[in-house]
Amino acid sequence: ERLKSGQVMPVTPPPTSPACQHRLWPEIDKVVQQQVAMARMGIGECGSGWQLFAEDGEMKMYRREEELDGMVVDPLKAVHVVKGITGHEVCHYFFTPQYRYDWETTLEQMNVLETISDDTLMFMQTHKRIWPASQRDVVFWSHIRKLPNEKDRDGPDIWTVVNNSTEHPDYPANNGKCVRIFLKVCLMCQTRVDPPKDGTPLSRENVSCKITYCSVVNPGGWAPASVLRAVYKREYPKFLKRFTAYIINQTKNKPIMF
Ligand code: 18C
Repeated sequence: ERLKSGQVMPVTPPPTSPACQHRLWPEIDKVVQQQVAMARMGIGECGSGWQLFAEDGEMKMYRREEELDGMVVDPLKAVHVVKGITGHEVCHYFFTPQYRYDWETTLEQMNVLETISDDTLMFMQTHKRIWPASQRDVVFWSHIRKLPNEKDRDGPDIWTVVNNSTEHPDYPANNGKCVRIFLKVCLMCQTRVDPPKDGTPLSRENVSCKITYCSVVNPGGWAPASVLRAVYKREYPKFLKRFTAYIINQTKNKPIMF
């Protein structure tokens, strides 16, 4: 249907995903729209007070110090530009369970609890324990989506993966040795193409990916603030560097997936 004059194109496309039949669909669609809108906001916008805490080449990581009921829940926003890979590839390796043990260094165990549809899964993960805190686990849905490229309608699509904590009746929180954490994560990827001037075919040299990664993790129970902040300062840069190096390595001899 065509937009009438004065109407604005929605940020995300209408719900054409097969997951739209599922009980969680209204929540999934709402959270994806919110997270993408937040990821699109620049670091300087809305007087948001982001402070840079890690930098390495093109990679920049910002956080806002926040506490909730005495627990550190600092929002994180990272931006990176990586040559030779596309946004679709980054989101594919982030979303697909079979690759997760290859790049996720804090992971102890991952299970897919439910396949909601091709683009929406429910996961249960346990993560490595950090002394002196209890071990953590998490249950979340994960949704991958292609977004319209509003700035350049002929340009490559924008891709996103949103992970959001949820509940599962068979896996109640804080039932065993683990404390349940709660997370909201948004990975958003924009592909840039710089075609060769001499008309030679496009290669990986001509593509790069702007990655925006936003997360808020609530540790769910007691964890010393200083240990927690030290852990994420070390672990987030490690994650983004290792994950992007992994994708470069996985895709180097494969056709470019736009
Ligand atoms: O987004 C990422 N991964 C996705 C796929 O797995 C998904 C899951 C995210 C889980 C993030 C929370 C993991 C907490 C695990 C505890 C830390 C273990 C450290 C082990 C060191 C040997 O979205 C990429 C995620 C990158 C994770 C970076 C670490 C973030 C730490 C946040 C602190 C969490 C509270 C821990 C409580 C104990 C602290 C003393």
